[in-house]
Amino acid sequence: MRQVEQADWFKFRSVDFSQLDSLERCLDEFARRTLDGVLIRQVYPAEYMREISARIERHEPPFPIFPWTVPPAVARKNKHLYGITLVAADHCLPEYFNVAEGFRSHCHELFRDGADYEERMKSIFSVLSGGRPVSLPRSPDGQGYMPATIRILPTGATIELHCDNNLSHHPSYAHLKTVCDVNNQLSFFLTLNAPGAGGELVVYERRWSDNDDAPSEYVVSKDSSMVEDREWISIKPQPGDMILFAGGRIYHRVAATQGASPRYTIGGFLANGLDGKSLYYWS
Ligand SMILES: O=C(O)CCC(=O)C(=O)O
Repeated sequence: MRQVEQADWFKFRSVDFSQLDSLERCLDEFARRTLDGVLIRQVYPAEYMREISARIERHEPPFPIFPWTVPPAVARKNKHLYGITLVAADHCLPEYFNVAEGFRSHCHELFRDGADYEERMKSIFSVLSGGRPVSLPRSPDGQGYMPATIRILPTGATIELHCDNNLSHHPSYAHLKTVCDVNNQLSFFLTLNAPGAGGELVVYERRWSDNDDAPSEYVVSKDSSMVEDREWISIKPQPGDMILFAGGRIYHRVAATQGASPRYTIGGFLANGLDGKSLYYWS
């Protein structure tokens, strides 16, 4: 395994939140493909992340738990989400938008005594884009998309190999495709709790190609044979650190969580508006 600094195929920068200005306009570099990932350390203090994680553990506020086809106690034993992703909503977009509205107010409540999560993400994206307006996409009838999902990986849970450009094949992306450039989307997440071992983000040298997907086929995860002979590196952001990377075009996965402490992250995706001016974030 290589350290992130040693991989010339993964162009990476790491800065403290206090030096955020040094990343001004770095989204242009992502667009030119001269940058693949940035780690912004201590976007929130680690101590505050412990408090947020304790609230998540207590399920306070009571976010909807996905999957909801099984009882919550069963869902909680495996990988689960607070909130729902656009692809998981499948053909039930009214439900997605309902959940989104509730999620936003629960999320304000979760961060009630610190910097508001959405506001902090928007202010970071604004700097990274050189001051472009940052918005949540809205459905044709004005409903807001999910701003993020909270991902919970108990012991042994993983996020399997995928590349997020594949998401846009899903029918539920039909409207979003008319708003922003989903084929160059970036992924971001803030680490709330890191497990003692495991839970690293693993990124592969292999880049996405349209030919990797059966015509317009969305799949939850890709076969690991696609990357078995490829170089890879792993990155483990600590609580309070936020990572933004070119997850749309770089194959990646999350390694199995080990030990009693679960992995909690909150995040989503970011893309340029087709109007050439705005930036949009969603999950
Ligand atoms: O660790 C996470 O929260 C998700 C990482 C990931 O697979 C993604 O952002 O696409």
